[in-house]
Amino acid sequence: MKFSFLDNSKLTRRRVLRDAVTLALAASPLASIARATGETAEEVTFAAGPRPLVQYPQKRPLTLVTTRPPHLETPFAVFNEGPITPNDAFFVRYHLANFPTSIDPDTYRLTVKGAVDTPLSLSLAELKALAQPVEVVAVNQCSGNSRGFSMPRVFGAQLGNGSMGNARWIGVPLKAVLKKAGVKNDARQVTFRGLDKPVLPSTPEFIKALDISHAMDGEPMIAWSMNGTDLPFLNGYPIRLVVPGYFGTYWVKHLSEIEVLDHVYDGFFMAKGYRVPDNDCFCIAPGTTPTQTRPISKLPVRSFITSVKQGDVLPLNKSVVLKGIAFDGGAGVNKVEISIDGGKVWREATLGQDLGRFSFREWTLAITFTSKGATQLMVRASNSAGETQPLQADWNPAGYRRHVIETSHVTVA
Ligand SMILES: Nc1nc2c(c(=O)[nH]1)N[C@H]1C(S)=C(S)[C@@H](COP(=O)(O)O)O[C@H]1N2
Ligand SMILES: [Mo]
Repeated sequence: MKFSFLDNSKLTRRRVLRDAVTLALAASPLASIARATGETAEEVTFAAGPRPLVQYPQKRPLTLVTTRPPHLETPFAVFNEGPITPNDAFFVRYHLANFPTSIDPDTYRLTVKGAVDTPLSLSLAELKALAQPVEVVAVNQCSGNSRGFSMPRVFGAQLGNGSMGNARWIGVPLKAVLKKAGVKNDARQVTFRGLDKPVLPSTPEFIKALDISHAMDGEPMIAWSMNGTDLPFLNGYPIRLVVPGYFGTYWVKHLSEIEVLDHVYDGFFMAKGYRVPDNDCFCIAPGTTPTQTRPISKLPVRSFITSVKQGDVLPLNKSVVLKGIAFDGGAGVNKVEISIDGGKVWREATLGQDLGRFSFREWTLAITFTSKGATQLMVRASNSAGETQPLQADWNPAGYRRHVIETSHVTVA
């Protein structure tokens, strides 16, 4: 395998200054690339308590989940600013502490091997010239987004609602790369790995797999551009897999190796991790164990009110424009409804610009509150496949794919 992984400690100061794509400052230990900010913690309402904001390279202060490996969430207020999540606010999630901090684009290679006629070792220039670039606006959402709200609580990082983001991605279809290599007839799955590595040999490598039919259907792409510029380092520079409509776990960053398999991949992050109960709701009764599981796949339909925070005080007898976002796994959101009385009456919101079926869709609704006191605002989206959100949260042991109707507790005064 040929890629340029430069150990931080071996870099000269000049090399670091010259190289625009070096993450850390010279010879700084990994843990110190995060700088605590003096700003106050983002308010969160779940049991895990408030979390500090931290500043990483190329990022504005983000909400800290874990430092090693880095897991940073987008502060929720960002989602009220527009349907595209800015690169410097986009969440960051790694599984392995040994992730690259410097990558040389000139020597970077993407290898394609396994059940193919011609194994490839592509430079970035060769990859970019391989096919007509394609563009998609798509949501990247972590499987565990909002896990911290699971009741009863579940193991794992206690995420708020900030492990999601929506961006415009440009790249080449994965299909074009596989076609260039020539996929053999007995191909069953394709695996993807990036440059990050486990610190301990006993830790499984982060490798994900897609069925060959999905890999060849034209939707997954290998992207080098995010919102019109290079991918931020922590979001997978220089290339990542983008799997529109699928949870972020498949969106392998610093993509370095693709392997076509004649069997179903059985590595940890497919066979053990990122699995959901294999039934219609992907859920089980709390405290029980699923009899059968399957790999997590598409995003369920979800919606949020972004213009109102928990505990806000809203004015009486005055028009207030409620605003938010909705999205799903690609069927396309076609209705968003709001209730201001805890779910008794629902009114339809106006949908904003359609940026494509994999994108956040903004919505707005002007409301005039006519009675004083505490109330609950709720938002419910539906998609063109007839799917909507449950009133009671579905539970599963990992707290994956939460998509319950969200409730904001506010007071009218
Ligand atoms: N190389 C690599 N790619 C990865 C991961 C990782 O740990 N290593 N984590 C995945 C998971 S679980 C998520 S949710 C997304 C997060 O993407 P982001 O960090 O760009 O927000 O990256 C995916 N791709
Ligand atoms: Mo994730």
